[in-house]
Amino acid sequence: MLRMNYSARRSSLASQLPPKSIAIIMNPGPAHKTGDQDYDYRPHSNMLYLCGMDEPGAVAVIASAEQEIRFRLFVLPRDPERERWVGPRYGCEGARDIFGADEAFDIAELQKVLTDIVFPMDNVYFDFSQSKEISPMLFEIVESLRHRGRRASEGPRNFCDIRDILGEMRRVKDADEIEVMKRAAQVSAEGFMDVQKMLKPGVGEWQVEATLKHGFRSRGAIGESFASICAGGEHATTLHYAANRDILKDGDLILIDAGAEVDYYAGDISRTYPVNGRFSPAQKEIYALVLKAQKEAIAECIVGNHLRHPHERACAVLAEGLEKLGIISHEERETFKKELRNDYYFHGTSHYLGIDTHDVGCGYHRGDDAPAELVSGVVITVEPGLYFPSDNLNVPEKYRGIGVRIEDDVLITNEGPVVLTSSLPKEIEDIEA
Ligand SMILES: [Mn+2]
Repeated sequence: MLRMNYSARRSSLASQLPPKSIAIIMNPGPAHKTGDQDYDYRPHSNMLYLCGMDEPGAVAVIASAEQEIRFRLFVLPRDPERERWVGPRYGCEGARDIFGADEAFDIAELQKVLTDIVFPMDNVYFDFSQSKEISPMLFEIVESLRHRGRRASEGPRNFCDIRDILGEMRRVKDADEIEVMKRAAQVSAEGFMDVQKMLKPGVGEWQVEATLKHGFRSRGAIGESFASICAGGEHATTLHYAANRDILKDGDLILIDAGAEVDYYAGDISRTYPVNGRFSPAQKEIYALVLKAQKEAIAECIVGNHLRHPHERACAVLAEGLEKLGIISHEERETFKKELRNDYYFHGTSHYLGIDTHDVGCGYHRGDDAPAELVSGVVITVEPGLYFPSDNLNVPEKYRGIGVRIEDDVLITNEGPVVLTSSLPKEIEDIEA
């Protein structure tokens, strides 16, 4: 199992909490699928980031910096009978020895022990997206504390959302994370290279999906970081087409958006290939335009810029190109540049990438409209596209049914953008070779 510098991350969190605060980090329980089967287990991203703890239901309690006991873990107890069936558990001993907990407890004691921990606190932080699991117990604890003493005034008064702090921490990757993300990008790229070798008319979209899955998993990935999109022909104009059940046709393009999850970090790549190996003239025009927009957007991925900058650049390039191709009028071009959305490009150009594919990190600083700047260590995607539905009669006929997206993963550094997925070709000559 991968080990990172979790204690440094916990210290950083502890120092950002006000005095007399604790943060509760929780792994979800297993999710039931059917019969006696569960879905593949995925630990919570905050838990992976702060502890690397991957066991279902585990709870971490991290205290603010002035407190003596900083890190407590609640875990499943050892159980030889159960472990014979489902494999070894860490137990309280593992929680201390492997994960470095100052104190470890049986998860069954959570409410009782947490009541004592919470008693002298002012603030309790947790991820509000998990409030269904956490808040009923917390409100019960806090209410019981109000009645514990005679003056009914004990216990914390504030529940705070930890996502503001952890979002900014996770947005900026440390050296350990950048190493893993380079591997996730490379494994993702190699999966796409496998696909390039098997693409031809008559191949099923599901076979492309299977090739990606095999390519990722056989290179050591956990699997896909999200459901692979293998969209032949007009399916490419559906943004999140993931049915992958049609046969690829001669003369069509296939838009593939997929990525490998390596040690719980996501790769995320899009490429658009001609099924028969050669772009038609109309396909080539659209592809070349999206590629130009993508390259110019990547050049905007520099320290001090903001997520909005690559998007604005991509939109400006696309708008100019669409006018040249006679797809939009001069007036429409001006609107496109102002509103940064139009009928043919209706999604953003970039998102943060990390433990989650659409990773956390505020686009704006809290409390004002000042954008969060791109700083060294931030990883984002750059993925402009153009989509022309076949039933849109405003589009010249030769372009109808074409959908193109090109996406790479970009690390921001003080020396400029580093494309982590650069080993995967995207030039027209390389794709047709
Ligand atoms: Mn993406």
